[in-house]
Amino acid sequence: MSKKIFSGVQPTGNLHLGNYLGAIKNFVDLNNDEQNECIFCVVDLHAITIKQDKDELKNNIRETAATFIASGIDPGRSIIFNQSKVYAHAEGSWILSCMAPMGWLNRMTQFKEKAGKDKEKASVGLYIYPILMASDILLYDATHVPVGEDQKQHLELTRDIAQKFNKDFDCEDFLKAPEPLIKKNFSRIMSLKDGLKKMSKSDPSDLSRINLTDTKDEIINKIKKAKTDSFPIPNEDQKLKDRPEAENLLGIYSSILDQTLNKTLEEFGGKNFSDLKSQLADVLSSKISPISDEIKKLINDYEYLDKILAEGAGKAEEIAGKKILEMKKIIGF
Ligand code: AQP
Repeated sequence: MSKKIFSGVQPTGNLHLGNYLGAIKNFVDLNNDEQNECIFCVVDLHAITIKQDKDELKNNIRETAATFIASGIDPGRSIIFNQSKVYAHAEGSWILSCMAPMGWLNRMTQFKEKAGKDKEKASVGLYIYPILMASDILLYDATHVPVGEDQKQHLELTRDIAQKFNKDFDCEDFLKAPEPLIKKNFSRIMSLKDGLKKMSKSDPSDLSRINLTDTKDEIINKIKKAKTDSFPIPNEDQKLKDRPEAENLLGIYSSILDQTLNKTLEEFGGKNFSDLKSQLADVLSSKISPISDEIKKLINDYEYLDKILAEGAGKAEEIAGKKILEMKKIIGF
């Protein structure tokens, strides 16, 4: 069955292994299936929910596009563009924010995590971030949205918003409720320094994550320093309970090789972490270094990247511009 795919990544720098295994690797598989229509967006409007440096933002937009292409997304087959180029995203977001009840947004755990203790100082944009995300997806009639597990709640909200809009305006099936595409296993990659914390771009410790631009030596060093525990690697997955760091490293190894955790446990059960770490560093270097080299090559080719983004924006505008006009008509504008 053909799928309409939409997903986005924020251009907030330090794209990491969690972004790759949780999202971008799936984008590539979906892009490679000729039946799919794929749109991959550099969600720069989302990025400014937290203060950004102007020049860094500009670089990060290009770097995120370069990462998509370096990872294997073909701009000839999939649309790649940055969100701020297509006005319908912001307009749709305003319309949907007038439909979505505050109570629904109050339940969003990501806002609570990102706003931290000082909720009063967080931007209103950060609070309504999931509505902009709903607008992004619904404007393209996306049927499937590949995301990491941390975005599952936002996807459910998108579905609820679509259904409420259709009901409020008596326009059955106008906004299409999308299905999340979340990997069944290891859909949340954790920090290398704390197995209970998500691997994240904004973690102040660079040792907590493998960046997609890391060199071989940096990868080897980070894996060597990754936190583990003092027990040997078990033979069965039940014995990984309460061992988050062990589970994470074994999960990363399984995920990058597309193999089951049981297969990995067969390989390493009874061994020490030094064995796993040395193999993991090798596998990661062989998979990530070619992407890293390609990003570094592409990132200096402003002309090429800007052309891809501009062409993508033109195609995205055609789809989203039409949908927003229909949406406004339905409302009464
Ligand atoms: N640790 C992760 N494991 C699996 N998937 C992840 N994703 C992010 N972190 C992990 C997925 O990557 C896609 C793009 O994410 P994003 O850049 O739009 O935003 P994010 O989730 O806020 O990323 P970070 O790294 O956690 O950034 P900061 O530190 O700024 O908060 C999404 O599909 C996400 O699920």
